Amino acid sequence: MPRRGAFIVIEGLDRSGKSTQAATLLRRLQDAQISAKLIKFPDRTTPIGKMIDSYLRSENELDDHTVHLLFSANRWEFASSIEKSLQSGETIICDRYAFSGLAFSASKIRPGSQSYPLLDYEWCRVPDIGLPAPDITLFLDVSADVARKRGGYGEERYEKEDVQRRVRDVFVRISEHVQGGGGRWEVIDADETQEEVQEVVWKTVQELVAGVDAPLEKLW
Ligand code: T5A
Ligand code: NA
Repeated sequence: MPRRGAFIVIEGLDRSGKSTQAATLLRRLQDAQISAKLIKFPDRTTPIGKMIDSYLRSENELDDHTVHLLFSANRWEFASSIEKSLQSGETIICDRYAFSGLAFSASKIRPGSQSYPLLDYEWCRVPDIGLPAPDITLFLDVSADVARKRGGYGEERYEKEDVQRRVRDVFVRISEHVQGGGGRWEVIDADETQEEVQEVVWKTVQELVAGVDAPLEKLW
């Protein structure tokens, strides 16, 4: 039986360089004659994605539960096409996934409180149960100082330092339990130059891109 494609997720805080690394990785895979494609979440092109887009650009207000479910629904819109591509042997690089969904929502705090959660962590995790699980997640770990200096920072809703700090804490919590049902989790230092980060990314995915024997798992 032919091997299936690898499902590679790239995660990290805002401005950690996910899209940059994902695009470079795609080029390198294609240069190496490996069938691969790039997807990203949120996918802002669908009707659900358009609602998310205007929320992120602060053009509309949505209840926090509602927006959490929209982000998850946006992933479910693509779940069967992800599965089909992987089974056909195509490798998928995915720029953000359910881990961002959980981290950004579960890190929200109640208005007027310093640390009291607005949404329960388990409640946030549930809508993504059953999505295709990545074979590996590369978590690009950027420091607050470096992120702030990168282009475009601060334009969208969540790009504030206190928000990013809380999001990072939830990512750490996710990384601790994800090994159970979310595939491998690799932390990559993202403060370095684009080229240096790419070398680590490339080495880390090497063994996967020749194809995967193991069946596709489900989250998480
Ligand atoms: N979100 C997302 C949720 O709340 N729930 C969810 O379920 C999901 C999926 C939008 C927001 O949505 C939230 C999280 C986000 O707040 P998005 O559309 O992925 O998510 O966000 P973007 O704005 O597209 O991307 P990011 O801010 O996350 O940036 P990237 O992709 O990490 O960074 P990138 O590659 O675009 O680089 C940023 C800048 O830095 C430079 C680049 O040239 C660029 O200018 N750069 C570097 N500079 C120096 N050294 C390096 N190593 C560099 N790497 C990149
Ligand atoms: Na991005």
